[in-house]
Amino acid sequence: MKLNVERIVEQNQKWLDSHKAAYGFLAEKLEKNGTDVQIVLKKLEELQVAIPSWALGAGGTRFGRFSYHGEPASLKDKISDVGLLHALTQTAGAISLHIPWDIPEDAHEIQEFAASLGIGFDAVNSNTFQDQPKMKKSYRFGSLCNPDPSVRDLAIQHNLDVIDIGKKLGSKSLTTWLADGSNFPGQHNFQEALKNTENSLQLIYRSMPDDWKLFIEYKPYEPNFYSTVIQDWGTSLMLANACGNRAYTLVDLGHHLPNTNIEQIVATLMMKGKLGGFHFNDSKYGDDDLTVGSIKPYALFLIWNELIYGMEHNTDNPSLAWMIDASHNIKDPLEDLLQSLEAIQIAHAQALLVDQKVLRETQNQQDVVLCQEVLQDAYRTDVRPLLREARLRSNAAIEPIAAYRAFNVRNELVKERGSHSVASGL
Ligand code: PSV
Ligand code: MN
Repeated sequence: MKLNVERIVEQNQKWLDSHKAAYGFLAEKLEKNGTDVQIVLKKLEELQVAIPSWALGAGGTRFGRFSYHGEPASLKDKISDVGLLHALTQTAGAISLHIPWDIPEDAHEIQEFAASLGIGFDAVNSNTFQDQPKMKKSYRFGSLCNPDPSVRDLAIQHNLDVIDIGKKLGSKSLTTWLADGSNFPGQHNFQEALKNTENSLQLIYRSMPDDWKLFIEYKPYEPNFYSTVIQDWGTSLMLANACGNRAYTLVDLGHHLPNTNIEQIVATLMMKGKLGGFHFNDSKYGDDDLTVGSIKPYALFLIWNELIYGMEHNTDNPSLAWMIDASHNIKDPLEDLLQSLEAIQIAHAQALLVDQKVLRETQNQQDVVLCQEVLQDAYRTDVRPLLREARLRSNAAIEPIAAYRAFNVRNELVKERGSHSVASGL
């Protein structure tokens, strides 16, 4: 299914009057307070967040997965789902592939198909956390960290294969996430595991094309784990430094212990020019992969506040690779992704409203009360009229979820794909 612009523009008529009234009121108020609304709108229009190929079907827990009807059963279907999200929001202009879950049979054809929907290819993701059929050795005891050099070679070669696939599609970065670690004390020699990982990542890094970046994810634990090799941002940063200038840390919001001050991690990495990628999701307990902004919207806003500050002041830091990394266990995955895209843009817009000049002054005056007022004044602004205006200007839907339902998208997908199609790779 493809949504063409004319249908979206026509749907927008329904909301146009009420939107114009709300937007006019907010824009006038913001301009009076010194905000350049046109700049905010431009930044909202420019932000593009990649959708991972694994998020388009229903996710699952350790105990099971409940398929959603009309799931995309091929890479092409997945790309066309991202095309729907992009047509409705003009904010989801890229897909991030997980290999081997989504190997394109004909890279050229896939690239052309994606381009016809305005979709590009963001970071490619390697997978050394699962054994593949007919593999000669196993990742059971780790991949890039494995004490057995032949297993490490296999994992390194897999990453090189992923780079080759990415090159054919126009990707410019590789993301590594390792489920390497130990399940019990004494199982690993920590130093050896880290050293092996560093050496393996260096080999991968050196094989990347000169215009590619390497993103290294970290994560403190997996269920049934005692230790993970790349447990935190410091370890990731250390490994990125050991690789070279084009290696960066990737922050995934769910990969922190409860109450970690993620905004401070963002600030630290950006100060060092080493924040490369960002995976959005939300969580209550751990890596819950919930809809962005569904649990801690204020924390998301504070993180965006640091991102905005960093993008303006830390020019050494590259432009970031944004991606949603959530799982959709009970909601329609596409509706859930629309909610995540909305939450990302809400926090982004709120952070753009922070009066940075006044904040610096109040910080210098050590006026703690006013510092909080400045932040919360922005956070408590209902910025949704700005998002709607940005979408209207780029021919996206004023109300993406309402439009998705009005167009009966899920039923159309079920008609096309059948109720029992299962997302490939899951
Ligand atoms: C791991 O939890 C992760 O965040 C990594 O980004 C993976 O690539 C992705 O989820 C899918 O398993
Ligand atoms: Mn992730």
